[in-house]
Amino acid sequence: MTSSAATVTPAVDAQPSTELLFQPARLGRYTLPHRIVMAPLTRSRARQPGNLPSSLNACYYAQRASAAFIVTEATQVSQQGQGYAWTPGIHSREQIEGWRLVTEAVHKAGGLIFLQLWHVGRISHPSLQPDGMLPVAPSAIKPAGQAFIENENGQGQLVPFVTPRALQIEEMPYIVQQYARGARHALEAGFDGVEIHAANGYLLDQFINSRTNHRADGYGGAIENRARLLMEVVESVSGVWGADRVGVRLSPLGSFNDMGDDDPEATFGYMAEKLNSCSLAYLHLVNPAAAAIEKMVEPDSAATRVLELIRGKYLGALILAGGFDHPTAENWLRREKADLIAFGRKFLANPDLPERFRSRAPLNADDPATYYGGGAKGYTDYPTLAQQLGEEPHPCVDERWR
Ligand code: 8OZ
Repeated sequence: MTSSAATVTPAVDAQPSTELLFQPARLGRYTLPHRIVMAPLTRSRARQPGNLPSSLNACYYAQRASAAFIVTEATQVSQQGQGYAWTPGIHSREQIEGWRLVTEAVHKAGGLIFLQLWHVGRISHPSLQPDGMLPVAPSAIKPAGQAFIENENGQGQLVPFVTPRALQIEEMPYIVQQYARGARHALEAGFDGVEIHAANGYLLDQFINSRTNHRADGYGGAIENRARLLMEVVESVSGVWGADRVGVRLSPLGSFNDMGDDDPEATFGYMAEKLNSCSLAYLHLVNPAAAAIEKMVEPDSAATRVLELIRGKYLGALILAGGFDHPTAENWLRREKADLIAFGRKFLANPDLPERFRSRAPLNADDPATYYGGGAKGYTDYPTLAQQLGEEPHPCVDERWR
């Protein structure tokens, strides 16, 4: 028999897999066909001006619709919430329309997609802020490192962070309202749910961790107070969506964006307990053991302890992200350390990741040079297995929306 695109299309295993990764899972209101989640990934490809999702972004997400569900890239809930050039927002009418292209394309391809709601807090720069104002934070503490902004020539540039302005207590309801508005807009844009980004050193995480929160009011000091803003955001966003379509992402022991906590077990144990009472769709953790998993060594005791603590206190669906490959993901599910596993860089480079895992096919390597900014290159041009075996790529960018 001669080979043709039709005959070499890889078989999507006729046999049901016995692997836990391929067992269905409950996620709030949804039943997912397997446990391979697409992790949120900042790609800095929103259309300018206006930080608008476009059909290029719709193409990228639709290509990855075979994920158990997709969590979008972090998406600012307000201009004040933006901290990097070219990230998309969910605060303008045009952004809602742009996201509608994405949700329609993903649904047409049979996928589920949650929007990640984001406010960066101090991880910003006046050039990204309304009227060139200072970024806001729980306390006026400058992060070490640099912000990624657009310079006068329209190019990306790293510039030192500035000292943020501490939010006044009178402003706190307006911060919560920014998330609630983002949640309403996400519903209008046709998403299936939302994830509240409370990880990686952004605003909500800055409140949670003791080293970035030196407040003496009801939002600082004791962990009950440091957790307050997230809990208010969870409540208001759940009021829009129903808690069973809301997830929360945390990064216990995280140091990215100059973060730290003086007693992470007390802090994140409390967060797990508190969130457990919210009937959320899921809790999503940036795995503190990611580096160890990647190096194939045993995680250190601090990471192991905080993960066990959270797993013991949070009884709903738990997603872990960071450092996993197919065998380590399966192993962690077998050891009941998580219910679902999220993949970032592997999904970025392999639009058909679940099928590749199922058929034990080799994976495309990801290209770090094209992670952020640019266009289709390194974004929508990673081939599927079928394409590697001869199938023509299907162009999916609607030129009207470029
Ligand atoms: C990498 C580059 C820019 C932003 C995160 C939203 O860490 C991000 C991010 C990651 O959650």
